Amino acid sequence: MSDEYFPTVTKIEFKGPKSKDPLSFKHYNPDEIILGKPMREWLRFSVCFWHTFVGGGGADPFGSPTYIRDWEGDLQGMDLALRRIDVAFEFFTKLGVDYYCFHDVDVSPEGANIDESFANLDAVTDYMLEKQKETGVKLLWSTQNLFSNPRYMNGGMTNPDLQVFCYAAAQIQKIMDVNHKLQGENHVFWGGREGYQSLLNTKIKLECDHMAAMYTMVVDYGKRKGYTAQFLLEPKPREPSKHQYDYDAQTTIAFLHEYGLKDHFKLNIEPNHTTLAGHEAVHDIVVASEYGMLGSIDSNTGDTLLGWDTDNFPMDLAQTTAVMAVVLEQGGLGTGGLNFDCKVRRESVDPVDLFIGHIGAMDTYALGLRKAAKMKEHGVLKSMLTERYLSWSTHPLGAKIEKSEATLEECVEYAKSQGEPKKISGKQELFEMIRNGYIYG
Ligand code: XLS
Ligand code: CA
Ligand code: CA
Repeated sequence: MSDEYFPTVTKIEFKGPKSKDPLSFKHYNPDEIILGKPMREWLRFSVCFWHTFVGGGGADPFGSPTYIRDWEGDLQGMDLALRRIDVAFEFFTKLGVDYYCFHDVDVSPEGANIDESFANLDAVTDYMLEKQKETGVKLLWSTQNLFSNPRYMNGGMTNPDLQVFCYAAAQIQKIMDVNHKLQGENHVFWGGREGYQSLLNTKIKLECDHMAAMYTMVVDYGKRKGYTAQFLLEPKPREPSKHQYDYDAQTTIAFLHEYGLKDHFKLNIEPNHTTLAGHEAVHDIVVASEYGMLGSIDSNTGDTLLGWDTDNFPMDLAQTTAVMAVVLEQGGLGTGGLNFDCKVRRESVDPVDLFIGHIGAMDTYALGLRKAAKMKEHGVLKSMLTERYLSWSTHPLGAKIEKSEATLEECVEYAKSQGEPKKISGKQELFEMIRNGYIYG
């Protein structure tokens, strides 16, 4: 094996929109300034470790793995783990992303007990720290996997068994320590098994109380240790559980309010989870942003004809433009980023397809940023939106209601004084026509 794991790929460069080279950027020009900031800062791209370097080799519920990566050879355990770190950092560097993300079990094998697992994780993450320093690539977030190991089949933080809850606590505490060492900018919690399969054997409120208690302890531990990462909850309505408690953005925000945790968390929104919840792809990004809770984005997309979480690379310009319009409006993602929680299709068996998937998605986001920036500069859609709600700001009663200072009687009096309301067009088609002018014009 040569020193390089992707010997046919050199550093991916920006070659402009006319380039026919699939291993080049047509739109992503990292240092180009858009609305006062370099593209790389608006976009803060991140590669996910799990789908890119671990995954199931393309296995799905109906078929075996379709690809085996040559660089894995016969390696196992820690040797395999360390090899994957080398592969990953070569990939990040050649692709030119600034960030990556991982789960504890993606990067290091579990041992026979907690201490052994932690020792493995310490050793691998020491090596990762070296690679970070060598390459300048940074950690966007890490997370604890509380769903793959059979011990978590009934949940981690919401498990009916106290012992499993405490095992989960150990994994969470450890990933906090590791994340701190690697200067991770965020810390994600995704609860794939924090939910239920049957109402008959489940106490929903008690389970949510336990999950909130875990988060309270996490916040407390973080304060005591000077932990600086931003905590993020990642909603998903189902899969693998029938019902998951962090159903969507609004449910998750309500949960944080209910348990007094709102000031300590933001959300990591994944569009493919949003569509699984029955919303259009960008809905949760909009909701989270409007409530000041949008922390980061797992920038992928689903397949409209498949019902599950397919984690496709985002290649749809209308979607990426809509996402970037929200990001621009809130002034950026802060410590968050656009993490490609995406996998190549099982038929895309060549290692170079990993590059092509990421390059295509980075370009689609970069072009979306350019389009969204034009939309923002011109401000046409925004002023149409403002116009739609103008009655609220042009009559004193509007402000009074918004400040919760009005009475029902005042509203009734106003209604009577005005007679039958005029029908005012929602102008959806006009909004769509103007939006299309930016995307395709
Ligand atoms: C699974 C989730 C998961 C989280 C991190 O559907 O997307 O990968 O992002 O645990
Ligand atoms: Ca995700
Ligand atoms: Ca997913």
